[in-house]
Amino acid sequence: MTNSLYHALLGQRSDSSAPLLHLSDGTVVSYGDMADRVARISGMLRAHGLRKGDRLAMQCPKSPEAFALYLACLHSSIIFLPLNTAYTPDEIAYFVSDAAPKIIVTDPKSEAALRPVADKANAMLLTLGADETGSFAYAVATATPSPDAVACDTDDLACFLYTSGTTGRSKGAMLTQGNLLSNAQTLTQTWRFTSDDVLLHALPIFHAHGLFVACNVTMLAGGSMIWLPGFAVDPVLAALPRATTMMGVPTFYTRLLDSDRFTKGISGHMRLFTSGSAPLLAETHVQFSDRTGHAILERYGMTETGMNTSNPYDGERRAGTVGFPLDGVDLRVTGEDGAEMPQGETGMIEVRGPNVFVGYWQMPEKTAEELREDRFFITGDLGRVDTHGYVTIVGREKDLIISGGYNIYPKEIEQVLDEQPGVKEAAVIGVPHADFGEGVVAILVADGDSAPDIDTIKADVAVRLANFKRPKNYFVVDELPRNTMGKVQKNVLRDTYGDTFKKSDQPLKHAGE
Ligand code: MCA
Ligand code: AMP
Repeated sequence: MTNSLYHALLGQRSDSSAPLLHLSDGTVVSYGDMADRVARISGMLRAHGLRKGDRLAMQCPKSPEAFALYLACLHSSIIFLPLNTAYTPDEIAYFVSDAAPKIIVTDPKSEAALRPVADKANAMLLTLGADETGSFAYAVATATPSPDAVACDTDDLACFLYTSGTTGRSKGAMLTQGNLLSNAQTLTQTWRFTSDDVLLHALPIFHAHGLFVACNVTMLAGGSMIWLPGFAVDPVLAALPRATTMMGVPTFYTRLLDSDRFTKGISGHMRLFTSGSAPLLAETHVQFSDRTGHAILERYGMTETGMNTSNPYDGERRAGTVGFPLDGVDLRVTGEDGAEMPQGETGMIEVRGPNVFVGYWQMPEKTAEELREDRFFITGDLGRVDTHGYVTIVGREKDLIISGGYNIYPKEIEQVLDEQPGVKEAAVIGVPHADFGEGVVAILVADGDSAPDIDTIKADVAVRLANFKRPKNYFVVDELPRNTMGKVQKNVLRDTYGDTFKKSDQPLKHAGE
């Protein structure tokens, strides 16, 4: 028994002075500094009674200490539950009631709002701000460090990541130490990461992309990261000359291309740009390569599986495709009856491998619906494989909107809108949006003669749903289009409202410009 993932990322480093994080103020956090932080945080967590298998939830701004908390959970074999900083207290209350964490670490700004949530769940509430101050820092400073990792197996749970669904409640995807480690090992090799790499890290650390793909891969190779608090064009352009690699969602790349300061000169030296979490338009791929000489390497993954496919490091990175299944990942395309489709035909993408999660927390029925007995996971994505083996995602069977790399399930928003005064029913769709790929639009049917009051609805939605989920436009109609079975025809709505954001006379706001 070893402490598998922690050991691979941090525990086995021989050169503790090697840089891990380059911060915006010029400070460098070395691997050794991070190991010290981890030992102190682990000491605090263990002193507060957290033991192997307990859960800890974190909704904090990105900081080195927030990252150290993730590593400390791995070190102490505590299950880490990162939460999007945009989630409202209403949303957090559900995750906390479901996962029952013993400790919740939050931004000091959210302390008052989350206090009742923590009290109800009998959880301890600690605060950690972007500047690393708060009661968490005090508790860590006064604890005795615990440098020894808690032994664990590759089958032990490492993290819960909550994903919404087309129906009902969010599900906690249970990822093991082995899921995360195997995927990081494969990606490190596939993308040729080494200790010379300096990754420009502008992603959030509460999702698989920014935490597992970006951080685990860089650390496994012994490389370092330029640690930005989030994505904005100016700081990214300023940092690029010092970086060798960057990972992003398509919005990062379209925003960079919108700037005439993003040139071959500033990016030519880079070794690798990768994209994922949402489809990268072929036109963005082409524009990027015309501007910089780099073919963005697009890959495909999901919360439940980590990364499944990748365009090749060597060889053609084909625009509009997500490349080949990664080493150790089996990928098949199936029809409605679950049988494998003939080569080249479109169907459901299913994947199997050491990266695939073990199930949803306390939801055996949901797990059984999506994870087959032969361990293939039914992704909900529709795709095909061409004769050369490249996988193309052609659509989604799941009713899902992906906006700026965040997943939004229309059902969740429709449930909130259906409850609004004056609303008989609501349909929520995603339509093309130049900045976010897809933007959320709500179509409401009035419950009487008078139109629903949109401002009142927006105010309630703001309390209940994270900002990225909130509809950016509302329309009121007499009735929704339905098929003969009575099902709302979302494709008809998407046709009708497809150019909502093109018509907008509001210029799109770009952070950092
Ligand atoms: C912010 N806003 C958004 C989004 N982000 N609206 C729709 N979709 C979004 N993604 C809205 C806010 O509600 C706000 O609206 C306004 O934009 C400004 O907010 P701000 O936070 O300042 O925006 P930003 O900093 O410019 O953020 C945009 C972003 C960010 C940089 C694209 O969304 C981002 O970092 N996305 C990355 C997501 C990610 O890491 N996904 C990985 C999932 P208002 O002003 O009206 O309030 S993991 C995954 O999918 C799998 C495993 C995979 O394959 O990787
Ligand atoms: P999440 O559950 O947040 O991890 O989102 C996973 C989903 O994002 C996948 O099931 C796909 O629908 C989508 N996705 C991720 N990467 C890509 C990509 N490169 N191209 C198209 N869709 C993607």
